[in-house]
Amino acid sequence: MISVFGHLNPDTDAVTAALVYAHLLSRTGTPATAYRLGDLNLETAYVLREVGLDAPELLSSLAAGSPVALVDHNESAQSLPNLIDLDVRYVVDHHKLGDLTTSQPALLRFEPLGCTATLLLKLHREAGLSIEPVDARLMLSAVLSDTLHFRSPTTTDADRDAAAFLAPIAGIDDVAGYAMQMFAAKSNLGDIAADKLLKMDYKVFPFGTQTWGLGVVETTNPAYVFGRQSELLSAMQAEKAAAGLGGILLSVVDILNETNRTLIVSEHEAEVVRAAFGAGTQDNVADLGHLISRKKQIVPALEAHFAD
Ligand SMILES: [Mn+2]
Repeated sequence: MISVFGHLNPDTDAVTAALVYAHLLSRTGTPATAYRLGDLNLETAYVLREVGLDAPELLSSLAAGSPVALVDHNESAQSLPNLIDLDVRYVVDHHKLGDLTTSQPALLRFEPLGCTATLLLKLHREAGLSIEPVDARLMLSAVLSDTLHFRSPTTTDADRDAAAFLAPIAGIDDVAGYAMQMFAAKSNLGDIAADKLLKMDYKVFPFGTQTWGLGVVETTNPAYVFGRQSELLSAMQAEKAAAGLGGILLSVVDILNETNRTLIVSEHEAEVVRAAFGAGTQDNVADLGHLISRKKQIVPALEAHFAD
């Protein structure tokens, strides 16, 4: 049995891709089970509730040699802690290739698309498989989530085509309305603890000799997040110390206005974001303008900065 999972601090694409790819593998003769590597975020919980599915089981470790399929990630820092000891058989991803190694030949499928789900739709077509309504709903939700309903610069024509193809199978007439419901669910953060909010969409990256933590809060209500600025800065400072990070950023992305104001905890981060993005900084906030994609805009600029 192959264990299929997306990245730590999973988002909608990571969770739905695990479900859909485990189903695809099973339908094509390779028994597979979907897992998640962390709590569901509020948007993903909404999506699963709407489609009537339970969350995949939480996975925190696997025995060395266990066969796995990675979806929506490939870097060890974003995966199970002993990824190096696991038997990676499949990877389906739309991120840059990181430090992945495999113990035997593996099936690797990477494409520069806005979403893993768009790639999963291609795999169904290549395998001649019909799309079941539940899978269509999961994949459509992931496309809307990862591309912020086509606002993100990561969006490709293939993502738009995938959404248009999937919507009728999913039984969703009003795609824009459904996307807004998802974003509203994600933004309804209530009294979530600051450290949980920081980690909700959080990834760790090696830049040169440093490791940085990059969190993102995509929201239709940025004022709520900035209302909790001092708590969040404390949580960031604590995480930076606990994890021995070179730097930590928390980008607050206003989904509807497509802007990014990023919390910074010290002058070190301020210097880096000024140099890497030409961003203005004031107090503990950097104005990153319309740079709203961690994958396509934030990470590449930081990599280039630290490579100099
Ligand atoms: Mn993704």
